[in-house]
Amino acid sequence: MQRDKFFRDIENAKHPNETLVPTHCSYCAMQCGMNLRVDTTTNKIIGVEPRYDWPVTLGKMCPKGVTAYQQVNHPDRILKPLIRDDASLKGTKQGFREATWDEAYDLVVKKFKELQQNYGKDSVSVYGGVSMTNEKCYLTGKFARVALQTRYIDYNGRFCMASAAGGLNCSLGIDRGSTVPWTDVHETDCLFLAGSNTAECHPTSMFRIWNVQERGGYLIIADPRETPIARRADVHLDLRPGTDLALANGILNLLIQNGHVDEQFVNNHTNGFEEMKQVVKEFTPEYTSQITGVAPEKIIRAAELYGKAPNAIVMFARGIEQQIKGVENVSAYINMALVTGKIGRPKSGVATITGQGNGQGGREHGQKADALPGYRKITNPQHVKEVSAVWGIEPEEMPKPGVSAYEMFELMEQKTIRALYLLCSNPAVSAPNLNYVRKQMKNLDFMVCVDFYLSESAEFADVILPTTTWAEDEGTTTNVEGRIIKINKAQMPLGESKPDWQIQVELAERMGRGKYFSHLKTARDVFDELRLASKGGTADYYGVTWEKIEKQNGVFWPCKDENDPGTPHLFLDKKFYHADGKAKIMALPYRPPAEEPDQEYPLRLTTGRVVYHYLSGNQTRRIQFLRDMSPEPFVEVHPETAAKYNINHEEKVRLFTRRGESFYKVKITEAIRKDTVFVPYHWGHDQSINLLTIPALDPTSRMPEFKACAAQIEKSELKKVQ
Ligand SMILES: Nc1nc2c(c(=O)[nH]1)N[C@H]1C(S)=C(S)[C@@H](COP(=O)(O)OP(=O)(O)OC[C@H]3O[C@@H](n4cnc5c(=O)[nH]c(N)nc54)[C@H](O)[C@@H]3O)O[C@H]1N2
Ligand SMILES: Nc1nc2c(c(=O)[nH]1)N[C@H]1C(S)=C(S)[C@@H](COP(=O)(O)OP(=O)(O)OC[C@H]3O[C@@H](n4cnc5c(=O)[nH]c(N)nc54)[C@H](O)[C@@H]3O)O[C@H]1N2
Ligand code: SF4
Ligand SMILES: [Mo]
Repeated sequence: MQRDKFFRDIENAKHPNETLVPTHCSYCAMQCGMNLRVDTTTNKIIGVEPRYDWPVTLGKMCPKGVTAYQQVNHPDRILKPLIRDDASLKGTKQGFREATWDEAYDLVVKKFKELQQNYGKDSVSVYGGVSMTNEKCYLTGKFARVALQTRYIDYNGRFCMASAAGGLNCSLGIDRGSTVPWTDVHETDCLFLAGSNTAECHPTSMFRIWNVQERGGYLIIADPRETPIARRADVHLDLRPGTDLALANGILNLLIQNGHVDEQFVNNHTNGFEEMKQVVKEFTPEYTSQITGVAPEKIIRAAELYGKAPNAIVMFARGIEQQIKGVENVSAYINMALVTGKIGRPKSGVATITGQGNGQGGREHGQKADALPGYRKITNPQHVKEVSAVWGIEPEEMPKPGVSAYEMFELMEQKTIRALYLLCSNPAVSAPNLNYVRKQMKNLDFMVCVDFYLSESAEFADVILPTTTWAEDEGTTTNVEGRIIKINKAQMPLGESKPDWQIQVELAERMGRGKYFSHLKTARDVFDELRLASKGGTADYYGVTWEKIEKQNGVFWPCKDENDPGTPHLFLDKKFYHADGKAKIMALPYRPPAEEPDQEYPLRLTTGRVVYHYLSGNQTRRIQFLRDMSPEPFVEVHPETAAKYNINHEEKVRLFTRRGESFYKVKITEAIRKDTVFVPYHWGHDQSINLLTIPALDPTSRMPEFKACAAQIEKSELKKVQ
């Protein structure tokens, strides 16, 4: 795959009053290479060009990426700190006045100190997100534990990557999303993709995926919907939402029966094969079909194609992970690679297709309730000792583990948590069971929101602190492959906005904790501390420098010292990261979703994304082109189901569950199962599908079951959705 000469010529034809700043997209974990175009007369970002020399995406970008630059100088940017001066307007955009940073900081520090004196350190909580660089994610963990001294910190990756992390750790002993670099993807012989709407969610992977078929390889998709990628698949396993564990067990049973087990690999490099074999043997194609709704022939064909392929990659995403058995689903699909030995060599392996821009790095350096930098555990005294030494605190001062993102709202209800420092997330749209979550945010004694736009969550805040967009600061992110890359600064911060890390340093100083933070004067200072704090951990960044990133087009972790080039392929030595060096084949009996359809709620509701919007939509709903392309949410309904309910295309219907209701335009499509409806979740207020979703959590990852609950539809009077 070479760059086209035509494109190279365009790239060289840059305007005289412009400089190009090489960087990466602000949105998903593909982190596509782009050049931001900066006008040298105004020093403002004016546009974007693809980076054909970026080896992962080779100049490809999606509709969000080509318009991402429009966020930076957007009229909706918050340019000064805002303080709420009318408490009765909490929960709306009104009732704020502009303030100076000093005034805002003073108020935040006064309130945090007051609450902590009266109710203990843990009454203040932090809720983060992974659209931030590694530097910011790392410092957010330190800010919570050292500046605020609270145990309650968690982040939006709990809704995103937690189950993948759980499954990968459990099976392989390490959570690096992909065991192979993306440059292997198009060279494999069979791609098995479960619960990934790749064409809409990671569009710039598609040229590699189509290339597998163009080279004569096969594409197998497990998804209840006929997504764009499923339409061209060799096998589309159109399963009922929430039944992946049965599907994976059915395929494993066939792989064993048909002689596709790599016995040498299983004997030398894994544990648990026999136990798994016992569990999957009842999963005949017929029995698997009964549970999943997938025709037995399709299951047989999928097992045959995967089993026979010389090289294969199993990939999965939120479709299988956002379930109460998300961790088990991940391990069940990894089992396919382990029994066939298709892992630990180039062009074969497993990958979770990480979601957010820094969904990988942001989960490695201590933003999670129980995690410390370098993927250390806060429950492990040795790990606590190592990180305390870098932070300059006594190990006894390290707070205990906290609770997961959704559980923080439960502690708000109990008044255990009374204040929230929210940054880089919009849970008033993205959390499940929103009627409950919004009530808890409203009832907080004090809430700070750090954002560059006034989000639906910021409407509940007492203080809003304006931060910079990704293009006004520098730092690193870790992409879908586990490759650490560099984000460059293309413009000075707009208005009075400041990068998150700087806000935290300044707040720490005012909290009287400056001695642990004041040495951090640049993002690079933070990165250098992160390197030390991760040294010797599983996610070891010690050997990564910004220069090495530049020179090598990114560095794959683990990277232990200056001479280590990093690790693009994991397990080439067949050593897994469990104590005995072996991978674990997990024996996983099937269990159904938390809420099965019944007479009252006979449909299955599943939720997800469209190509034009990103997550809670707080960024993409402000971009005119994206809004024009996708102005409002909709509910996908099969034609036969629509006929049964007597509802028409584009008619507005009432969709409801035991937790809430909303009104959506119907999109009649054969691309969805008859027993299932789908709604994208990128909209706020009464358009949010999360008013309806269930807060049932996976027992280990504490991830909510966004992908399956019971629902009902009815015709409604035309109600104008705001
Ligand atoms: N356009 C766009 N791209 C994005 C994002 C975005 O918001 N918009 N977000 C980014 C982020 S943070 C993430 S996490 C990723 C998400 O990327 P994906 O996981 O690919 O996206 P989703 O739409 O959440 O879900 C994927 C598919 O899972 C299917 N599914 C639903 N239930 C089940 C089930 O029970 N089993 C199986 N096998 N499949 C099921 C859905 O039909 C859907 O097609 O995308 C990233 N990229
Ligand atoms: N029903 C349903 N719900 C879901 C999902 C689903 O599939 N279905 N998916 C879940 C998933 S996978 C995810 S990842 C979550 C995401 O959910 P959220 O975390 O709520 O999503 P975002 O829209 O990314 O919110 C980020 C906010 O931070 C701001 N922001 C962006 N960059 C920065 C920064 O550098 N610093 C600061 N301080 N702010 C910044 C943005 O303007 C935005 O308001 O949603 C989850 N919710
Ligand atoms: S695929 Fe992801 S990273 Fe690439 S341009 Fe689109 S949103 Fe940005
Ligand atoms: Mo995500």
